[in-house]
Amino acid sequence: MTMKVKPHRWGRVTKAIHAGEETLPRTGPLIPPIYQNSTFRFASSDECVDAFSDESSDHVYTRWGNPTQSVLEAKIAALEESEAALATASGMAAISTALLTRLGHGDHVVAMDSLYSATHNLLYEDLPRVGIETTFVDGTDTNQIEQALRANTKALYIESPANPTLKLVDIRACVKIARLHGITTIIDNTFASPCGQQPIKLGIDVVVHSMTKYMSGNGTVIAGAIAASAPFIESARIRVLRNFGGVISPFNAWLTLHGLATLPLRFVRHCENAFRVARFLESHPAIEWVRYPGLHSHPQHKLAKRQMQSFGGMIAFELKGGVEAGKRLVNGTQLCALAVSLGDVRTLICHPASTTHLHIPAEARKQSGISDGLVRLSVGLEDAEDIIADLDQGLP
Ligand code: LCS
Repeated sequence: MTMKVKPHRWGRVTKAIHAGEETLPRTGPLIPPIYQNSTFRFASSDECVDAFSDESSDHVYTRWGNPTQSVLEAKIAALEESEAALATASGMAAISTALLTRLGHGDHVVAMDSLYSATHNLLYEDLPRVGIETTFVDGTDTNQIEQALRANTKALYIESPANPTLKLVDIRACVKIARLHGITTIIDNTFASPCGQQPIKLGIDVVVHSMTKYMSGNGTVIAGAIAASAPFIESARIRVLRNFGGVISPFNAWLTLHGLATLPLRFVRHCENAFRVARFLESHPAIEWVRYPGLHSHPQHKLAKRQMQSFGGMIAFELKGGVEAGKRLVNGTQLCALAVSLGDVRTLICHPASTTHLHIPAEARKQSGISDGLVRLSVGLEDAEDIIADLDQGLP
């Protein structure tokens, strides 16, 4: 079921368009069709028995895998340069599947404290209910990571750049610590996408993605992915995903395939636009500070240059004037849409303190790096001048 993807000599743009499609017949549909079906038919009982073996690449039932999903998985693996990949129903399905593949009752995780909120909740509230404990540390301080390790630590979980703080973690340093202690490294690469950062090449064991974001790119699907070694993916697929059930639908796999084909080209534009917007914001008197890994002013800019290939489309900035200033800006923009999610062709703006994090006490919010005037911008593919003009008219 899990196919080892042969390394491609193609460049990234070619891979995004063609990888995974080698198995399609040379005569017939040019683009991979949607196998919009739940089950597959066999000609004989012998054929059926063969298909049930774990080594078989035949499809039996869509919760176990589907041909449209297989093409998508080969494309993801080609882009992440991993041995194999698994597509899932959502980013959270990818994260929970990756964690449950490695961890069981009595195991311990070290995770950074700046994480996407649902990932934090999963580690903080849900996994302890099944006997998996997490210690949260400041991921920018590798000493804290080492000090948090226990005899039962099985995984180091990081997110870089982190949502929404844009904090980075030194990936190579984490890999070094983890290898010394025989711990599996898992990174959420959603903000960078495989075009901005290739963690497997830096020594990371398991990469997870919310493909809802840059990978699909058009705001049409909820989807996730895991990229890792073939044995890890096999185990994730058979031991976890098959029974927990967070599988991607054939239609969402197909939509994501179309999104992935243009990811490298979209990502170049996201990066160019974000750099221009970040420079504009940095020069604006109503703004206290701007965090964009590509700016010299990012406290970890040197690290960004060492481990990232490009810096993506996500910007965080702090408005002077706190909550009220944040509300005024998101109410005032017209082109930049007030919406959660990110990585869309459209520019999305979000002020956590007055929306997604409204009910979290100010002190707790601050602790996770979400200050009152923090605004997160997912810079889209529009003309940069238009995005800047929209922000300019919304700012005091
Ligand atoms: N990882 C990161 C870094 C994310 O930003 C998200 C979703 C997820 C995982 C979960 O992915 P999903 O299951 O939604 O596909 N981030 C969101 C956000 O910042 N606003 O809305 C969703």
